Amino acid sequence: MSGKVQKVVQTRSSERVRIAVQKSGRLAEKSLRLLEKCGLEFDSPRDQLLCQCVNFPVELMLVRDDDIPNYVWEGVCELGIVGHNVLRESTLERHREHEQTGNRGDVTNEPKIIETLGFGSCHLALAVPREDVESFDSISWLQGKRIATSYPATLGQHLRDVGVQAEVIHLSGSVEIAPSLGIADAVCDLVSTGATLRSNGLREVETILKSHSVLFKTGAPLVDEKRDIVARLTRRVNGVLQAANAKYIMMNAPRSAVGAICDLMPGMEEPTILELADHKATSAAPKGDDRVAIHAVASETDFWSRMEQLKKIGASSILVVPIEKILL
Ligand code: PRT
Ligand code: ZN
Repeated sequence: MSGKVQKVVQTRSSERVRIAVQKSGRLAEKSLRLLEKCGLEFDSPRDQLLCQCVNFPVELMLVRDDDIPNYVWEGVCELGIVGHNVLRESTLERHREHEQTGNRGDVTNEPKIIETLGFGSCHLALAVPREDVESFDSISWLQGKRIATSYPATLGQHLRDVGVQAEVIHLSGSVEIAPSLGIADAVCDLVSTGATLRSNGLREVETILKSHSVLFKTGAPLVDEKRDIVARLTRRVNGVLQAANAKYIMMNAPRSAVGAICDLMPGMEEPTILELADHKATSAAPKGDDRVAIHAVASETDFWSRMEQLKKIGASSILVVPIEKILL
């Protein structure tokens, strides 16, 4: 633990929940934005290691993502946001070290994922030089070969699971150039678009982990006060995530079509049915057609084809409105 972090531990405010997020990098901005969408306002984020939330009992700790799982394991922070790849690597590494040496303390308080967040998606994949793709018929091609990676624990676990013995070469960065330097036969690295692998003459052959950013919490028991804060924040995060995939739908339709409309709309349950009071609103409808207004929350990102289907079964004046927050 660095001197700076040791000082943070000593000066820790006991009544606040501490959340570790990446200081700079791919997840930094989005992690902060998520917390802001939860209504949290911070004094001078980014300038320092710790910053206080001015309207909720939490404080932010801004650090390198690789360190975040350890801070949560060690009780420096109660919550953290990292890629699932980083959390899994740290967990596997910790268990392995514990099995091998018995040190690194207790592994019973393993951190737990609370929510999978909607950003930072990528996958950890095995890749081989383009010229070897044809001869790569199965994972056993890697038997006895050298594989460069920044994720030795995750790769090691995968190789054990599939019964392949290979030499794992741990590199902290620029993994993709290892084959061209002659220090590895294959790589295991994070992939998003695949452009980095391609530009280094590599081809993906197998995904070993799909990853998204996650909000996770300490596995150690918390005092009631902090447990309540974590529960409140979790509800807010959940509300923001649900709202991101949800829309508020309003339409007019024949009462007889309500069941069909519910079947058509994903996640649309228990809609509110309102009588159309204004005679003008119903004047266009054929006599005897009992039209109602239907209001509901539904989940889908692209509503165009659904709206066309709704029109076909008699809906009109369809409005789709974004939702900012949901508290169930
Ligand atoms: O400084 P710090 O240690 O905090 O950050 P870092 O440099 O270790 O991590 P950073 O910011 O690069 O990534 C943080 C997290 O973002 C990762 O742990 C993943 O969960 C997630 N993520 C999503 C990615 C990518 N996409 C990604 N494409 N992390 C890394 N990459 C790299 C990959 O390693 C490879 O070099 O991008 C390259 C591949 O990208 P494509 O698009 O060419 O396939
Ligand atoms: Zn990192």
